[in-house]
Amino acid sequence: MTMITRRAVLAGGVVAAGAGAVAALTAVGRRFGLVPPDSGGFYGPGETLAYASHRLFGRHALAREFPRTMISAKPFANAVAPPTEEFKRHAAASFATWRLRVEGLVDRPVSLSLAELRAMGAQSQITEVSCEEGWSYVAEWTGTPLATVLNTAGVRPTARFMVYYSSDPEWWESIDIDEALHPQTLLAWGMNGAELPVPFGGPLRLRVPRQLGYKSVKFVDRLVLADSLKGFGSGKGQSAANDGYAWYAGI
Ligand SMILES: Nc1nc2c(c(=O)[nH]1)N[C@H]1C(S)=C(S)[C@@H](COP(=O)(O)O)O[C@H]1N2
Ligand SMILES: [Mo]
Repeated sequence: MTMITRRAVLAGGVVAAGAGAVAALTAVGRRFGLVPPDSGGFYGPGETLAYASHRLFGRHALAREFPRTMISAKPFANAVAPPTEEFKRHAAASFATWRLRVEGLVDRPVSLSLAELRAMGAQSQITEVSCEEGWSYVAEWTGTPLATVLNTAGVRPTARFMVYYSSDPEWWESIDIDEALHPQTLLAWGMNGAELPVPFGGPLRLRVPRQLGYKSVKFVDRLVLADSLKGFGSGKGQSAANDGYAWYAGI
């Protein structure tokens, strides 16, 4: 009896101390950009721990790159073209009318055609798309490093996040500035040596190879630099926040 009581008191103390420690760490972490937008709720402490430890110890870590022989013969596309009339018009014009807008906390908001993007520089990587549901495939992605585009627009020092939108109005996501400026984060317009096919996100897809597949949003047409994610949707940094997707999906 006494044992149980003592144990209960002890357990209560550990939980209280834990909560206090989490609150204190959260305050410090926020100052240093170590707290994700979904730090609240039941999974919040786990999300914060995963994000903070990756940012403290793996900020410059590289996603695994594969040899050409590992490219999947039959990559799986889990989405088709967005069902909007606007997208159909762009597709009918072979995407010559497509533009990527970059706005928010930048010195020079820009609007770029695919030709302009290609002219800014190309880079290729053979990386894996891993879905949270368990399947994955390896492909060669070619595109313009996101950092090149962001440097052209001039990211203001106050920007801490980049929110990105798809021409599919259902989908938007965000990453922190570290991920946005990471050398492997790519605005991909090519796949396996050809133009990026629409089912795989053509004409333009953001490849975020250090994170799970859902961060690699297809049909990307707008990037917004921001100092906080509070003003976007429910404030959790993504359209799928309420379907149980973690904002930080580092692998
Ligand atoms: N616009 C848009 N982007 C998207 C999705 C989507 O449904 N729509 N699905 C995401 C998810 S959950 C995964 S796992 C990958 C899948 O990429 P794939 O279709 O090339 O296999 O794309 C991501 N990007
Ligand atoms: Mo996914």
